[in-house]
Amino acid sequence: MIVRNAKYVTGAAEYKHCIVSDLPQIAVAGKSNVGKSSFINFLVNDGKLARTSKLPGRTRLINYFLINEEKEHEFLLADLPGYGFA
Ligand SMILES: Nc1nc2c(ncn2[C@@H]2O[C@H](COP(=O)(O)OP(=O)(O)O)[C@@H](O)[C@H]2O)c(=O)[nH]1
Ligand SMILES: [Mg+2]
Repeated sequence: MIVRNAKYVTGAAEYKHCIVSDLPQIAVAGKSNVGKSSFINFLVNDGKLARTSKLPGRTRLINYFLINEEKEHEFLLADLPGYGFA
């Protein structure tokens, strides 16, 4: 996967705020604090794009990141809230 650029788009607290788009969407799901946000930062080569935390249950929104905006292989990454704590 080549990541040419990546940017934060929005955070969705409710289903109706989720992004409806023709772009492919890849969601990262998993238990709270297992490294989902760190994994996204690794994928996009940006240590600070997705907020990471030592405390579990910090992400309460579905955070969307647009990868390769206006370039080939444009897609969305969704960082899902973890389960198991909050
Ligand atoms: N040892 C270790 N810690 C990690 C790794 N990935 C993430 N962490 C740490 O685990 C904590 C939770 O990471 P985070 O990405 O916020 O998890 P999320 O809740 O699944 O998004 C943070 O303190 C990270 O620095 C890893 O591969 N190894
Ligand atoms: Mg997270």
